[in-house]
Amino acid sequence: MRAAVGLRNTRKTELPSAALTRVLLASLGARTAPFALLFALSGANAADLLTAFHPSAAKSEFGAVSELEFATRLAQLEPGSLAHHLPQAMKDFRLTEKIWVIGYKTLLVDARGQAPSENYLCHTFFSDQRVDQHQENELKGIYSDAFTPEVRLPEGFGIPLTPDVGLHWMPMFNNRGDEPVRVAMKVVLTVIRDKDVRKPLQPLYASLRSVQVPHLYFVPPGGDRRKVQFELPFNGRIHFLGTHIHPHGESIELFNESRGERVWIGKREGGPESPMPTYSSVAGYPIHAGERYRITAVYSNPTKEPVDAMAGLFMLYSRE
Ligand SMILES: [Cu+2]
Repeated sequence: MRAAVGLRNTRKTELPSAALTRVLLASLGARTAPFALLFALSGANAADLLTAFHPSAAKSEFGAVSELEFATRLAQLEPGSLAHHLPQAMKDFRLTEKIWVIGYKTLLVDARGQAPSENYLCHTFFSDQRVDQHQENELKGIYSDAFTPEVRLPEGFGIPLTPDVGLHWMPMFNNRGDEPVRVAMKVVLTVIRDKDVRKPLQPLYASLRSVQVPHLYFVPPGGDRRKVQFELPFNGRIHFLGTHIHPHGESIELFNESRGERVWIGKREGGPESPMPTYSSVAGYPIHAGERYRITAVYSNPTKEPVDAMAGLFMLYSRE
């Protein structure tokens, strides 16, 4: 299959051989051929150009909505790999025109092109910088995780991205099982192209706050509660909050200490791996420079072993 030609083994965590890759891709069959091609295209290391816009089924009164798609190749996840960012799965992108990102969706597929039964997505970032351990950075970007696999911004807001900024996509995987697995991650970015804007969109900026740096920690049998305090150094409004959490996480709360009030709490209502809610508001929550905030994450661990954990909030806000 020609689509497999561009695949190369550069790291030991990658697929065992190019020949096997070809067999796997051939086994994807005609139905998933466009997706197989996406894997092959993702083999390039230089910044890929994001130009293949296609119309979206989503509607907005702020302009015609388009979609951009990209994906990793099939990647091998070793058993027990947590918060794993495969270097060869990260990608750099450039735009050739200004866009407004209004939504982001990630999905995983196995070698047969099917959604895997287990959950292998840790979290992903698509942004104008590499998200590292610095919590103070302001980003232009968007995120997803296993329990918030899709984000849609409140109507009238967008994340402006322009051709002059380098864009970075970091997909992060978990494999809590005992067997290696091969999966690929696919993204659908929902955007309004600047040339299609009918009514002005309001720009949103992003900040990621984790209760713990480094982000990965372990919760002992029983449970765990940890918190982080910080200041937001500007005036503005929070319009979107999404949690990053792992199985057995119960809640993540944002609390305004200066005003003594809860901004929002994301609570898990189903089982230990059920989806998490998000906060999304056109009016938003007003923030004033210098106010103190606190994020509290609660885990309960009914097992007899420590469980892996991450806990943070992805915040999107407008500035005044
Ligand atoms: Cu994670």
